Amino acid sequence: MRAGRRSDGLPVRQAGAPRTDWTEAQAREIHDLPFPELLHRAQSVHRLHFDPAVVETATLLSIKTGGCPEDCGYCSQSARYETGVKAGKLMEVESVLAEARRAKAGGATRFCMGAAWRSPKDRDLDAVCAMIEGVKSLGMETCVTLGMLTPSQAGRLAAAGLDYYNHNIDTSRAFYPEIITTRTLDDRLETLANVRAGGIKVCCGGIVGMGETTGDRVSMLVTLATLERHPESVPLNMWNEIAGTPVAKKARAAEPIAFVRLVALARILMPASVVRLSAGRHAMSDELQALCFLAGANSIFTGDVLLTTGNPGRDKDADLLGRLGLRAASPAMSPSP
Ligand code: SAM
Ligand code: DTB
Ligand code: SF4
Repeated sequence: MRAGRRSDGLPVRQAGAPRTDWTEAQAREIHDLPFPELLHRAQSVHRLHFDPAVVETATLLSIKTGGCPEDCGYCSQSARYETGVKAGKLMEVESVLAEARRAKAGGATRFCMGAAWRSPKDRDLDAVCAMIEGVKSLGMETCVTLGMLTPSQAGRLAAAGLDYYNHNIDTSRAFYPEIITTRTLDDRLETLANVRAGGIKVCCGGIVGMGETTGDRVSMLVTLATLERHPESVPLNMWNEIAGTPVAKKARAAEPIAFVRLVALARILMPASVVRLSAGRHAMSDELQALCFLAGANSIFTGDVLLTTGNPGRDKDADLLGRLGLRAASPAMSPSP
């Protein structure tokens, strides 16, 4: 079945909510299909929910960089590792809004603000809420990623009009303690539940290529696909090597075809979610990105930097999307709650 598609890229919903009872065995079976069969299935599912020629564009800004007390073994912003990232203070609201205006002028429809915190202090939230209100008033969607949240903090962000909260599970339950010891996967899931209860849409994904097995990668996606409600937005980050971090000492980036398989699996398991090609695009060839779009990825971060690392610039992305005949989405591409 190919449902009628809308020219603005809005999803076309199938009747009924997507499945949330996937098992790891079922997911692994799909993951291991012959590549043409896997891509065919991913593309068929993609077309039921989205216009496959439309890609959402979001721009990131690090509003508070470095000095983070957590020990995430991949991260440039942990205070525990010598990565060359200098710790800064929370940015002023006006400077953030100036960056949001630049992102909007560059075509981004969503503005994502990230802070290197374990969790925000209540007084920090005053400024973050003012940023959210300011960005919303520009007509952009808002997303923030601030670490762990209490229910009342989620409520404050929701009241400020926040659209999305990004909080990644990052890897499988089994591999999690190899990468992060200062919090657990269950801590992450608790924040996600608080975000949901506050009525904010969830952006949650992970990293591929930190030394995890294929089974860990599949398991990470099954954790997301068996949440009571799928995240509306699923960022897949290709591990970005940061010198000085523990992960950089032992991991090797994911093999490209393995990454595409994971994109396709995310698309099939969470058919109505936006799947974002996140970190690591600057190290991906045009051909690899094209395969990811064919496998169901339909969102990218645009702009020269992510939080602390590089990203292909807007011109390069516009050129690639142009050659692929893909176009940027108009606002509000993902399903509303
Ligand atoms: N402190 C908040 C938190 O941890 O949720 C927000 C910022 S944190 C940098 C957001 C996400 O960026 C991480 O969960 C991780 O998935 C991703 N990330 C960070 N460093 C990365 C790297 N070197 N390679 C790939 N992804 C990375
Ligand atoms: C996500 O999954 N990826 C983005 C966003 N959510 C916050 C962050 C990527 C960070 C890459 C490393 C850096 O630039 O520091
Ligand atoms: Fe801190 Fe987030 Fe980096 Fe972990 S991923 S060290 S919580 S900024």
